[in-house]
Amino acid sequence: MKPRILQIGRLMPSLESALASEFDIHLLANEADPKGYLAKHGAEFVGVATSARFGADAALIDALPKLKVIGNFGVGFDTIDLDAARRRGVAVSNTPDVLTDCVADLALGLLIDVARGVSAADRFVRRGDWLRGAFPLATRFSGKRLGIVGLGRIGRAIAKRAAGFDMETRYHDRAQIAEAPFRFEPSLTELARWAEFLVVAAAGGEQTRKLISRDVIEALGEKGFLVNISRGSVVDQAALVDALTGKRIAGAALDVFESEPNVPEVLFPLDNVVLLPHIASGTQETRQAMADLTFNNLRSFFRDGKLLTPVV
Ligand code: 8YV
Repeated sequence: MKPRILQIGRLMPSLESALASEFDIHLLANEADPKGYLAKHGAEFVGVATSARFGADAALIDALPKLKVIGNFGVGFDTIDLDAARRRGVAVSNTPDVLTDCVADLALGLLIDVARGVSAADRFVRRGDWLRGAFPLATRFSGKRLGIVGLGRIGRAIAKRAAGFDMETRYHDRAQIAEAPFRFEPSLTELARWAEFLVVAAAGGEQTRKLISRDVIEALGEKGFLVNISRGSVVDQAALVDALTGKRIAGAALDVFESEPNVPEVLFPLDNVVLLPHIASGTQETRQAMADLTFNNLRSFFRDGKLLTPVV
């Protein structure tokens, strides 16, 4: 008999068909009354397939008494209640490494866009404004000071790319990373004060909630651009919006927000702000690699009892 797996929301078609070939899949999003469905059928499921977007909270985990494993499509697992999973001895996998390059590529794209005004200049041409005059001068990017918040896999990939732009890189993390060839800045506020570009690459979750606080944003100041490719929760969004509308920082480029897909509309008219719909890992190649890894984790768990990329 195929292991019965609860799929929380829609996933990539290729992942859905791979999962359906190996497992007995049920899509919870199809249920008009998911809670009622789980109360009746929760004990049928031994696995969950989910994504960073849909997660798996404690209520869901508790509603599945035979649950053994959660396969997460995404490197971030802030929407999965790891404590609840640990308490129940439920294994959890994510999709690290395969998305690092694409996320770091997009971070560099955002850094250059917000410095040089790429998106704004594109709008300028489309509006026909070029016929009436020149686009305003922007800010040089090469050779500037880059602060990285969170020097994990993605943070390091950003630093590697920044070296190609002759940037001076410093970082902040929970602690100094012995082998990192960049200067560690124990105070995030000091890093922001020093940096001309501050890029957020720290994992989401309770430990990093509003890490980029009002003070940090104010320390970044008028010369500073903020780029976020991690999670909206890491930034005090209200403080950021205040600083942008009050022109107290130079600009921001954001791929993630506090309450996606809602984006503060007061930012829409601002040309020094780049707004993206959470697409950092969104290439065909990377999303397929994430799909393969999600599937292979679940298959390996049920065939050999081992996850390939375990979180718990
Ligand atoms: C999303 C991401 O997972 O990997 C992550 O943590 O944020 C993205 O890659 C993807 O959009 C699916 O939710």
